[in-house]
Amino acid sequence: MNIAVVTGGAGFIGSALVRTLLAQGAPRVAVIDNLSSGKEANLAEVRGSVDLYAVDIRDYARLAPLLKGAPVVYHLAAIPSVPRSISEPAPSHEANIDGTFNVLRACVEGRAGRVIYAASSSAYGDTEALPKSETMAPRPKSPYALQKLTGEYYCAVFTSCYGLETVSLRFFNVFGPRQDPSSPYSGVLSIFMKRLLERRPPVIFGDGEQSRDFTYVEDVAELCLKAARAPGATVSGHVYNAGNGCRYTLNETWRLLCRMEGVEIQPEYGPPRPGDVRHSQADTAAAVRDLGHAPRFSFEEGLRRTLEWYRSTL
Ligand code: UD2
Repeated sequence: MNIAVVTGGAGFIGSALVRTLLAQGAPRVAVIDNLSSGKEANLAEVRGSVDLYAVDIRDYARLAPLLKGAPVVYHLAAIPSVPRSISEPAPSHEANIDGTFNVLRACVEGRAGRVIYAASSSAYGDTEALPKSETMAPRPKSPYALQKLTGEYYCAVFTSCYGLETVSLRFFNVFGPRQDPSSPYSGVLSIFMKRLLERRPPVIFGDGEQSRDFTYVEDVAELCLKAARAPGATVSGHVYNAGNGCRYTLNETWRLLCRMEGVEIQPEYGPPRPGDVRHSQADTAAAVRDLGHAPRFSFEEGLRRTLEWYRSTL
C-alpha cells in the first residue's frame, strides 16, 4: 500500500480524517474498517477516492498485507465507550489492545512509515490538577481507559524496540457531524442534539457538574495530519493531548444548546455512571509546540455546525 491508511476510516472521526487527507491533496486513501460502528455512508462524498477494505483489525492475516509499505497509518479503529467497556470488557479488550498490537506488528513487519494512534483523554482519570498535561501520571478508571493507555505504551515500546515511528494523540471528547446518536453508548453531545431537536429532555448522569474538553472533529483531523508531518526525531514515541483546551460542564452545555435553539427544556437526572471521569481539560502546550496544533473551532461554533448537520439529517 503506497497511500495513507486509516483504520476505522468509516467511523465518525475516521471519515472526517479521510476527507481532510483528500482535501489536503492525498490522491487516494485506503480505509480498513469492519463496519461494526463505521458506515460506508460516512464516506459517501469521497467514496470514489477511497479504497475500502471491510477487514477487522483482529484478523492479522487479512490486515498485514494492507499495511505493507504504507507511508502513514492512522490507527483509529476501536470499540469506544467507557460504559460499554465495563458491561462488555472482552470485545473492547480484543479490538483495542489485541487489534492495536496487530496494527503495530504489521507496520513493523511491512515497514510502514509512521503510525498515528488515536489514544484517549480517559487515560488521565481523575487528576488533582487541571488542565491535564502529558507529564501527569495516568490513572485509568475503566477498562476502556486502560486499553487505550496500553495502546500508547505499545506504540512507545514499538518505537524504542523496533524503530517504528509512532505518535499517540489523546483525543478529548470529540464531537461533530456524523457522530451516531442511536446507541446508549453514543457520545453525549450527539445524544443531547437528538433530544434537543426532538424537544425532549436528556438524561444527565450525576449532577451534571462534570466537565469535558469537547473538541470539534475537524480540529482533531487536522492535528492527525500535523502529527504525520512533524519531525520524527522530536515527536516519535511520544504522547500529545489532542484537545481544545476549554472545559464545559454538562449543565452549561445543555443550557447553551437550548439557548441556541431558542427553547427551555429542563434535563432529567439519573445516577452517576461507573468509571466516569469528573473533569477533563487538555493542556495543549506540548501539541502546540511540537505539532503546531491550532484549533480553529470554538465550542459554540462547533456546536452550531453540528446542530445544523443533525437538523438536516435526523
Ligand atoms: C471518554 C473520553 C473521550 C473518548 C471517549 C470515547 C474522558 C474524559 N473522555 O468520553 O476522550 O475517549 O471516552 O468513548 O474519559 N452522559 C450523560 N448522559 C448521556 C450520555 C453521557 O450525562 O446520555 C455523561 C457521561 O456520564 C459523562 C459525559 O456525559 O459524564 C460524557 O460522556 P461520553 O460517553 O460522551 O464520553 P466520556 O467522557 O466517557
